[in-house]
Amino acid sequence: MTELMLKYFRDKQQKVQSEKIYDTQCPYCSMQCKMQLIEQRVISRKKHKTVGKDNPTSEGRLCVKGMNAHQHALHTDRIKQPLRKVNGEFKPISWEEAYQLIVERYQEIKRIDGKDALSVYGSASITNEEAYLLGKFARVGLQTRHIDYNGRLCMASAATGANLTFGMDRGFTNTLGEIPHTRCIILAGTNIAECQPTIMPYFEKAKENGAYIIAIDPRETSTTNLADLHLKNKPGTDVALASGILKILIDLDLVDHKFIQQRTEHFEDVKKYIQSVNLDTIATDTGISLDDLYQTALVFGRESSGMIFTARGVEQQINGTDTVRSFLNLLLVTGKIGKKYSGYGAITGQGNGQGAREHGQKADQLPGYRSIEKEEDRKYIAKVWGIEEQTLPRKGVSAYEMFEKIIDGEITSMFVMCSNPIVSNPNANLIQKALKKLKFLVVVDLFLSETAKLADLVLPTTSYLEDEGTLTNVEGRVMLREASYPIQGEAKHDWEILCDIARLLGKGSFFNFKNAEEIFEELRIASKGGKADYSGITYDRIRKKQGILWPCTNCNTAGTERLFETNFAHENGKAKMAVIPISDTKKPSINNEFPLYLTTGRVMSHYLTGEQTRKSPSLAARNFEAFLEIHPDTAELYGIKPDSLVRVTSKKGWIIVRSKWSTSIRRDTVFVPFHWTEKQNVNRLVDDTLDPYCRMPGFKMSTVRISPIN
Ligand SMILES: Nc1nc2c(c(=O)[nH]1)N[C@H]1C(S)=C(S)[C@@H](COP(=O)(O)OP(=O)(O)OC[C@H]3O[C@@H](n4cnc5c(=O)[nH]c(N)nc54)[C@H](O)[C@@H]3O)O[C@H]1N2
Ligand SMILES: Nc1nc2c(c(=O)[nH]1)N[C@H]1C(S)=C(S)[C@@H](COP(=O)(O)OP(=O)(O)OC[C@H]3O[C@@H](n4cnc5c(=O)[nH]c(N)nc54)[C@H](O)[C@@H]3O)O[C@H]1N2
Ligand code: SF4
Ligand SMILES: [Mo]
Repeated sequence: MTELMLKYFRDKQQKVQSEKIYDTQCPYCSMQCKMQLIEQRVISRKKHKTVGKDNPTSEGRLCVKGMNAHQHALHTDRIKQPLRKVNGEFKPISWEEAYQLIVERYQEIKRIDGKDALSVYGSASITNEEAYLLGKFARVGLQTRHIDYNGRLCMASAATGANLTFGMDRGFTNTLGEIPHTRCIILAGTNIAECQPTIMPYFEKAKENGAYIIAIDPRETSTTNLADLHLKNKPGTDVALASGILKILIDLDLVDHKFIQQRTEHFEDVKKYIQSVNLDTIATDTGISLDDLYQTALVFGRESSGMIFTARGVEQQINGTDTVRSFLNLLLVTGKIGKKYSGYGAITGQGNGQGAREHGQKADQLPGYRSIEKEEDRKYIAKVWGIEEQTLPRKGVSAYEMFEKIIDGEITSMFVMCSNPIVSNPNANLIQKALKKLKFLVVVDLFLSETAKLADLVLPTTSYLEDEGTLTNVEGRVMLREASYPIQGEAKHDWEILCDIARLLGKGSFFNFKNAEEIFEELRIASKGGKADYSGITYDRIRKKQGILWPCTNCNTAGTERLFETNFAHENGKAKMAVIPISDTKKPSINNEFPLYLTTGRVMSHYLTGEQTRKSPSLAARNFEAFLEIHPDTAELYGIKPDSLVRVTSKKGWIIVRSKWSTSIRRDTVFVPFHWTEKQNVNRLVDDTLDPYCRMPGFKMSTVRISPIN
């Protein structure tokens, strides 16, 4: 450094009059990287920067989103007062007026349309305490059966698949620390390099240590670039692909007979079915050569250890549950689960993608991963909550189906907390129509999102910098997000808002909480004895141990690092293999009218519906509009020039986006990210067929036509 530069930095430092450091966790993905916001006062201006902080999962790393997260949290667009819509315009009102309005409208709707006309739409980006409380708010506060959340669009098929096969759903069966030591890794429909960037060193180390990595994705991505073998399959053909690998494993006897016999069920049925499948047909249908199918099976079957990771590429399909189960079959026949360096990972998405699916904001679920339809589960939770079991509603319907019920007139009011469904649900045109039809829509958000703009009442909430609570990360590690940044304007914590409304509805005694820790103390009891047992976890213990992996059944155990070492979670202790017929799902195929597959997903610099990342100048500058990734040969066929506007049409609607030529995508497939709204909202194109088991939409495969806009 030159003298001049040193002087510059010394002068600059001297101008810093004060510095404050706030501990927090990134508000975005499931890595939940620990970080610190550094706030410096320089003369009369505040300057901010975010730096990583060491912890067992992210080891101090941050990606570009985390580094810039404070830009949206401190943005002037944050809502700072409740807003009521009057004659089409939002007017600030006091909290008293807002609550008064809610109570009046809810009482009226209950009287006229019935309790189940009220609905609640939650999120996996809120804390465990808030997810737990939202479920209780719906069932005890409003007494409605209609609650579901955005996780339904995210990991529902991985959860259902794991529950059916293993009897339990914790995304990762092993810790991240085991990845560097495994010998073979299958990455099925996951783009970790862009979606969980700080996880990458675990995989890079595995590669350095000699692991063979196979990626399955119709596109080349920064993740597939890491792989030794990239299976660039046709979208939606993953069941066929996994079945082909399974057939080779069984035909060549690369299976673990002892494991199959002692630890699993239904192998003979699977074997019988797999004899009927034809590898040549699979190669044609998937677009993957026989050589590559063999190479995958041979390496995975022969190596001493192996892991399979799935994410939304294979899960967000109308046969997502079956797809996940067909990959789990591969682990079971080779005995690569429940052992050191072998296991499964469903890579969760949102910050609390894991925890928020365990404590009762899902339509059919009660805390601790209990079932709302099982008598003993109902009795247990009714007792914890101090209510009569008969007053506990039964199960409701899934996220998208709630919007169908609005169209049918059965649901007339919705309370949305931390989600932007008009951008994130399939068939966005129907969502818009449904939200407009509601008699009363309340949205709790940081910003006036596209969904909030349609609300009758918008309530301002606190961000990750201000709101303390626990979140369960990608490993199943329960982490405590400290938060002490001053609250902006009149915003209130999500949990506080729920307690306030419940109190005014006459249910105050059930919502008597002064802070997040008190809610967690009740959650511990509610989860005790359930599959997701948090009863041995306390704020103090999390602080001391930097997070605890569930299940943790008492305060003397360290939590559970590796699952299924001796038993699976089904009653008889065995895992259930499944016969997954390749031809079972009737998927759309390309034809003259819609000649291209459309798949949707993410880019590194934006997050979900973009509501937060589009507010951040550093992130928005990297990608400021949606795009259509298209192979140059395909583009030329349809007269689409590079960087030109294209109209994309499906049977559900149309959008206009800019073309981006790329040889990394298949010629029969185009890709559009879903972080943008209105005419760039790709969900206007996505069909509303749902997976029969878990009600997941098929975000990863639609059929479309394209035309240039001249
Ligand atoms: N930057 C960024 N990071 C995020 C998010 C974000 O919005 N932005 N969101 C977070 C959330 S909530 C989630 S759920 C995760 C999602 O994380 P991922 O699931 O990894 O992300 P996606 O981009 O949705 O899809 C992954 C890959 O699946 C591929 N794919 C598409 N169709 C198919 C198919 O039919 N078969 C196969 N095998 N692959 C297919 C896509 O090409 C894509 O590369 O990311 C989390 N992290
Ligand atoms: N086409 C297509 N669609 C998809 C997907 C896809 O791959 N393709 N992926 C799906 C997936 S995996 C997911 S997870 C969903 C996500 O879908 P959404 O839940 O709709 O996405 P977000 O953008 O996270 O919406 C969160 C909203 O809550 C606000 N917010 C942020 N923090 C807080 C908070 O602490 N409290 C409250 N009350 N509000 C807050 C934000 O400003 C934002 O408006 O989208 C799904 N939709
Ligand atoms: S987006 Fe994910 S990987 Fe990036 S800093 Fe945040 S939590 Fe970490
Ligand atoms: Mo997600």
